[in-house]
Amino acid sequence: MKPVDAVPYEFVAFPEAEMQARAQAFYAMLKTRHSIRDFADRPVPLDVLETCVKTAVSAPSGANQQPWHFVIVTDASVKHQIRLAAEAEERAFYNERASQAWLDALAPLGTDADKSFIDRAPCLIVIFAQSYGMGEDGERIKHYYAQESVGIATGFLIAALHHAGLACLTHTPSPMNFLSEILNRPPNERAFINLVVGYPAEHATVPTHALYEKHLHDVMSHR
Ligand code: IYR
Repeated sequence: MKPVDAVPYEFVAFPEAEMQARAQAFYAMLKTRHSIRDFADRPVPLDVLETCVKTAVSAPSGANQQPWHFVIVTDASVKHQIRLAAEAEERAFYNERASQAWLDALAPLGTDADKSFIDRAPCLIVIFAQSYGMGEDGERIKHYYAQESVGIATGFLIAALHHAGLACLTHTPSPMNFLSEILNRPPNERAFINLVVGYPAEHATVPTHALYEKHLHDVMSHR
């Protein structure tokens, strides 16, 4: 390593005896998370959302370029515009664009082009990835691993929301250009995920298919 400007790392270590209990507690906390599509129309505390976004933007990113932007949408008319535009794309997806294999893969989830949950849920967090940034003189600065970085930040956000007591759905209509237009985002950004956030409705369910988990020995190996 070459010498660079640096500060001591204030790392918080735990006795080995505590580590497994901590790992287990975090696992138990996140294991109860599920995507839902039935939201209550109850508002969510904005300060909680903002703190969860702070967790997201603490994620690692390529060359620490932080190639992301998070739009918190709570305005009912903006959500409604997004719902209508999303449903137009989803109708094209379900009726024309999706292959039969893709539709078959989705069948156990029961999804369709109805995205009324966008109206009902109190909040969307629309996450944008920036393929490049803007320098002081308006020049483009390429961002490295923007997709991976925003994916990691989104994982942090989903975990933070769940830990705070909020449910969410990763909604990815395709294409998502309409989100840039409705939310007035610049050309260096593309919508990455529309995260629908709120509380589950009382009758909210989780498809049995979502409970299926591959065996650890099939998805993990040691060498
Ligand atoms: N975007 C569509 C289809 C869809 C695709 C996948 I991959 C999913 O995991 C779920 C849905 C929709 O939201 O209905």
